[in-house]
Amino acid sequence: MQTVFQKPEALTDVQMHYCPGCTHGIIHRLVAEAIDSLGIREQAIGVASVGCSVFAYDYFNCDMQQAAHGRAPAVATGIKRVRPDNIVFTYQGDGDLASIGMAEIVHAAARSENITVIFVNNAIYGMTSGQMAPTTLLGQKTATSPRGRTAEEMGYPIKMCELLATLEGPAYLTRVSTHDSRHVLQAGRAIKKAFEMQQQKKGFALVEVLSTCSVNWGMTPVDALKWVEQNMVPYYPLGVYKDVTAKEGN
Ligand SMILES: Cc1ncc(C[n+]2csc(CCOP(=O)(O)OP(=O)(O)O)c2C)c(N)n1
Repeated sequence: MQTVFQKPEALTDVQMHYCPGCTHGIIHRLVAEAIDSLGIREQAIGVASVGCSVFAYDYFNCDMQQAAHGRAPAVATGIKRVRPDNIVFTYQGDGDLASIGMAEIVHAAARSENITVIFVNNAIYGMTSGQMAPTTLLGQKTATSPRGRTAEEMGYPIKMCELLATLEGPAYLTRVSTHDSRHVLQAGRAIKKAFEMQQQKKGFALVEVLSTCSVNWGMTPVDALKWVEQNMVPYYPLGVYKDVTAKEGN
């Protein structure tokens, strides 16, 4: 019988712990599919961060290293510099990357470290049960903004792709989403391209993936996907923010 669908080799058989409706599992699969299709599983080294994806080291079937909260780009920098022939990626949430890890990501991008960053933006601190993140939308209710985020009190949500696009360093910056199957397929293509950029030694590549946290948002999984489309996408426009290969006509 012909196999039409199977688990990517780059995922282990360990059952994931993610909540119903969470899109971390989908994004794990997209990363694993990209690794499989490029044939780089033996070369790949992932850096797991701290957040709901803290157990990523159990789920990816490649070498993995755990970093302290926010420090994954610094750890990935070290690994890539001593092992330049390996393909090194980080997998980070928005609390991890855009709050405590802001300095690490900005400097890794400015240095154009030849690493691939998977940035999962679910607009909240998921693992610690729903506090406001730097990416929480204005008006969004969280455990620490129970009446909704206001610009006056809490400032504006940070748009990481736009911010990093002001730097000379990055080679590839793109924002994709997981709110329906068409966008999931697009996200997969972007993640694969971000790994290819590293293979071609182009420098720093980051894929921001808009994601859900239905449990901490207090929504059903279906409503959470609609919320991404109706609320996150307008504030965080999808698209390519930087692509040095486009200039080269590749
Ligand atoms: C140095 C340090 N500070 C704070 C924490 C607590 N902490 C663990 S996970 C987390 C937030 C994670 O949120 P995010 O990165 O958005 O990922 P998500 O869980 O939503 O996927 C925080 C603040 C920690 N583990 N270490």
